[in-house]
Amino acid sequence: MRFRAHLAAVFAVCLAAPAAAGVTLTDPTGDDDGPGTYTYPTAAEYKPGSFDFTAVEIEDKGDKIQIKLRMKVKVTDPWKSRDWPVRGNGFSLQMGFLFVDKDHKAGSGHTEGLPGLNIAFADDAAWEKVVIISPQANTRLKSEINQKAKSLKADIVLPSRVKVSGKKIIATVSKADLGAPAAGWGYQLVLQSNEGYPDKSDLLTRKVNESGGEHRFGGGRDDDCDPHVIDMLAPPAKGGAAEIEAQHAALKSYKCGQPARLPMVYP
Ligand SMILES: [Ca+2]
Ligand SMILES: [Ca+2]
Ligand SMILES: [Ca+2]
Repeated sequence: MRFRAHLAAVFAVCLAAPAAAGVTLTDPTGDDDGPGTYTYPTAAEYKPGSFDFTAVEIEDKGDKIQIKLRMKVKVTDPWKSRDWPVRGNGFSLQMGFLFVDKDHKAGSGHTEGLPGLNIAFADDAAWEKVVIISPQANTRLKSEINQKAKSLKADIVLPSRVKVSGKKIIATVSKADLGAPAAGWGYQLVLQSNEGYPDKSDLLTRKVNESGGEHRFGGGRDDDCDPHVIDMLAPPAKGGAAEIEAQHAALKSYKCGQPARLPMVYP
């Protein structure tokens, strides 16, 4: 009897322990339309589903952290980023931003997004670090950050490696740069498109205009007040249909001079 009680206690401990050293955040499909109205650029390279992510996995790998973006469709490299003058990462279209709130404390961290996204975070969901997952080589990213986001530079983490495998984009970052993922951390994954010829104030992000174009998203506004976000996480990040509505609502919640405020997910 005592043995069985002991076994039960062991099971209880096992169940209470966090599942491995990783976090999986799930996102619904069919929500690659920002606030519900955004449309893809019209050039053939932007295949349906290219900006629809289905999950983000964050895994502790010792002195490294692996961030895996699962996409709805196979990740392609139509512009041959591998062959760019400065060798890229083997994909072309997507650009991801993983914002991390480490303390969920009012007044701690950055509430502004990065230039070109036109987003903000609540005071108690301010971020300490953001990881940029881009097809561009780090030399280009660093130069863009120096020009356009210098005040945030210390908290922008660039992966040591980004690779593509089927429908996945896999980024590896140093734990020394990001920190060790802990219970209580909050996350927001913002999906955009890599723009090699960005506007002078945009950090390699693609614009959303009122009417789409060959290389412009449509269904937004031309005055740059609208959030330039195609897909994002919505709490509780389990992939339910209500999360589509929550995403649309969050991305509609802006006025000029008051960017859309995005939620963090605290798994
Ligand atoms: Ca999605
Ligand atoms: Ca914070
Ligand atoms: Ca979403």
